[in-house]
Amino acid sequence: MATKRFMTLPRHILEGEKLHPGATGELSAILNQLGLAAKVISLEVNKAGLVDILGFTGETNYSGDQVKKLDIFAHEMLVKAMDHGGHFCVMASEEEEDIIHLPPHHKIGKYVLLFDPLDGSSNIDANVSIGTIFSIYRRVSEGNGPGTLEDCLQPGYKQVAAGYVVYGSSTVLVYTAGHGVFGFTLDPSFGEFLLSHDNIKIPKRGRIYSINEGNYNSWDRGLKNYIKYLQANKFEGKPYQARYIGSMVADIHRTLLYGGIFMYPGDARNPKGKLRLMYECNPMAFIVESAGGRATDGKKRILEIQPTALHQRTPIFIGSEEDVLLVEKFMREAELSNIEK
Ligand code: P6P
Repeated sequence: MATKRFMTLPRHILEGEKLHPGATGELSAILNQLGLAAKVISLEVNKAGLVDILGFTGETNYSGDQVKKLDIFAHEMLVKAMDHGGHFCVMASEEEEDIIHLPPHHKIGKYVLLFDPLDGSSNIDANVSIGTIFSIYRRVSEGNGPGTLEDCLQPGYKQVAAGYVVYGSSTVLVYTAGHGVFGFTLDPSFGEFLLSHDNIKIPKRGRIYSINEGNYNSWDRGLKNYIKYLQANKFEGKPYQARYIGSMVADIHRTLLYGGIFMYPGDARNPKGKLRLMYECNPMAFIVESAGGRATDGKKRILEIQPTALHQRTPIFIGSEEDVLLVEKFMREAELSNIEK
């Protein structure tokens, strides 16, 4: 690998390609194009307070979330940036109910792109970090024609690459192609993503737990027992810390770098929780596992869930391996004691 100084995203991807003879260079082109889209979205996000693209469009998307103008901008930007490179046979966006076919005269490729264009958008007006999440699969449907829903409903372990962009105090793009996790920080002075987090490894255990405690009363008993255990104990001689930003990309980015656990459980009201399997949980699970962490629905690896619907939700417990294993233990023991009663 060349010297790390001024290791730009395109150079890093190219270097990574040399390490994997099978690489066709197509994945590199896709990741570079996603980096370009991220720069444009970052510009809009960072000036959102100055121009009239804050606030709601007055519409709601199919899942009932109120839609912010930046959501739409990010969605349209990603579709425009990715639909003409000849890399994809089909796309799907968290902002669109159905799969997205390429324009008729465009070359059809062998990859599939799923993305959440602007996750955490309820935080936009408060200038809280938000993010873009993407997930790339190979097509599985026969032929060279337009891709199908089957191409989009693959289990997460079939991802060939995944990543996110967090638009915060700086804009950071984190991606994995299954051989390590790498973070790049955008230098706005010359518009390049520079390698800033080389080969990220999540700590085996951490001191931070991240969950919306406003839902405490609807949690399972095992989860309540786990949280009480954390609050009554220490990690490396210091009390546990609760941190919850309410923007998954930001909460996961912190968990990846500092260790600990992020949880969005199911509960009595919403057994499948809130977060989407295909657009949020699978890409984040691929990244965190590639960094040495763990991601489950409380029992099963997120990446092994066989999807049945494009926008299905799943509970998620993700982060440092020992922390996720411990919450699973608390929930399993509570379940067993319920059965024994
Ligand atoms: P709650 C943002 O709206 C989001 O989709 C994720 O980014 C975030 O983790 C979650 O919802 C927050 O949900 O119910 O805690 O506000």
